[in-house]
Parts: sequence; C-alpha cells; structure tokens
Amino acid sequence: MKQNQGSINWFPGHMQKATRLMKEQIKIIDIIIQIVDSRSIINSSNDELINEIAPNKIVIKIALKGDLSDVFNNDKDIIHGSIKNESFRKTVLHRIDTIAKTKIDSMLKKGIVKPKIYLMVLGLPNVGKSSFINFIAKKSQLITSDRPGVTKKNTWLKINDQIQMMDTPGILFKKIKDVETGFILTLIKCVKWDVTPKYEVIKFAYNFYVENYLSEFKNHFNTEIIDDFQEFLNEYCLNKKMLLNKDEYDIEKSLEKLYKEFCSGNICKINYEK
Ligand SMILES: Nc1nc2c(ncn2[C@@H]2O[C@H](COP(=O)(O)OP(=O)(O)O)[C@@H](O)[C@H]2O)c(=O)[nH]1
Ligand SMILES: [Mg+2]
Repeated sequence: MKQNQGSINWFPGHMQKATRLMKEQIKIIDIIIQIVDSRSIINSSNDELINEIAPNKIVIKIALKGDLSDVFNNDKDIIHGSIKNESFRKTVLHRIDTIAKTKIDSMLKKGIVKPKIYLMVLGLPNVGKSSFINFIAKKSQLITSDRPGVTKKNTWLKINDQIQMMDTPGILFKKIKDVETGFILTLIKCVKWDVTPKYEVIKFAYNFYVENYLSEFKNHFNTEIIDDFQEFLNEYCLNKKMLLNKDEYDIEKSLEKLYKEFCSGNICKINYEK
C-alpha cells in the first residue's frame, strides 16, 4: 500500500461514531465476543478497540472462517470454528455458560427469576459478526454480506431465554501497523478492494502463495511461472483471453479476477501468519 498509504482513511467518521455508541452501551454488557479471521488472527484482532471501550470486560475470542484456514489450533483461549460446522454452536454456548455461571447463580440467589446475560459481538469489518450471531441464534435475521460495511448500527438478537447478543458495525484500527497488514486485510476482505493499490495487493498474494503454498498454487493456475509476477500476469491474461487489443493485456481485469481467486478459498486453505 506504499503509494496509497497516506490517502487511505482507516478509521472514517462512521467508525468513530460506532465506537462511541458501543462505549455508551458497554455498561450493560457482561461478556464481549471478539470475532477475528482464522486466516490471519493477529492482523484481524482489534485489541485497541477493546482497550478503548471495555478494558475490564471478559472477552471470548473466536477465530471464524476456520473452513478457509490451515491454522494449527494451539491457543486454548481462542475458539476456532466456522458457521459451516454445526458442532461449533455447542462449543460457543458451552463457553458462554461456563463464564456466565457465577453471575447467573448470584442473580438467582437475589431472587431474579429469569436472569439474562448480555453479550456484545465486535470485530473488524466483514469478519463474520452478523453471520456468527445468526448461526448461534439459528436465525437469518441479521443482514450479512460478502463485503465490508453492511452492518450500520447496533442490533440486539435473542439467542435463547437467557442470552442476548448485540451485533455491531465493523471497526478498523486507527492506524494500520504496516503495508503488509493492509494487503492481508484486503485479501481477507476486511478492507475494501476499491481503496487499495490493486497491483501491489495481488503481487503480494502471488509471492505469498508461491513461497508458502507452491504446489497448490501451481495446480490451481496450471502454471510454472513462479519467479516473476509480471510474467505470470501476462500469461494469465493470455490464457483467459483478457486483452485490450492484439498486443495489450487487460491488467485491470486480470487483477480483479485474481483478487476473487485469492479470496475464494478455492486454491487451498491458508494462514497468512505462517
Ligand atoms: N467460509 C466462511 N464464510 C463465512 C463464515 N462466517 C461468515 N462468513 C462469510 O463472511 C462474509 C461476511 O459476513 P458478515 O456476517 O456480513 O460479516 P460482518 O461484517 O462481520 O457482520 C459473508 O459472506 C459470510 O457468509 C465462516 O465461518 N466461513
Ligand atoms: Mg455485520
């Protein structure tokens, strides 16, 4: 993101507003669920946000989209899963019950007949917050989408008689750590493709796959060009017949198509923090 680094506004006004609204509602929240992307857990963790709105709350960290990731799960504090795996719901509800038990017991002792637990689900744009809540609630009430910026306001959803979850808009970092993080956030779709330097992002993905998933890359693209990105791009344009005229490649179109390929999960399961 070299040339564009200065011009990308990572933390636009609507995210400032959303953060403020989350801060206002934090008092009634018992537990925070932080959703991160299993393909890049560190880069998609927004601890800065949690420290700002609720440094003292209990946080359950969930690495979602596990079906797209080849991360080896060795951190017992993170629950790995996917909305495509039915048993994941039980795991999450069990963790919530375990954490909430003390509070529920004490409310029952005080004579509260139907104690309730309030959770706030937060994370970067497009990590799967709304899908996660729908999945846990077995509903399809919250709107989800393949692109960032769809959830615009805080919304409560009832999970069962005891648990309520609040969906929130995605919040990015105030400043991005480095150029590479920006590329990865684009490839896991937390950052909009349209605001990123497309050539640089796809070149990064090419180099990353060649270095870490070489045989899968060669198989998928049916190519032997593994040293030179531009040469690979030219071959790709030729194979896909993406030409502006007889001897000019349609680079823009090919970058768009490659972006879809690299995000799709069709090449192989991936871990950007290898
Ligand atoms: N492969 C896969 N896709 C998921 C999973 N969870 C969510 N998604 C997809 O991620 C995209 C973003 O989901 P959404 O719930 O709108 O994200 P939000 O912006 O964080 O609320 C949608 O296309 C979902 O279908 C998952 O576990 N696996
Ligand atoms: Mg959403």
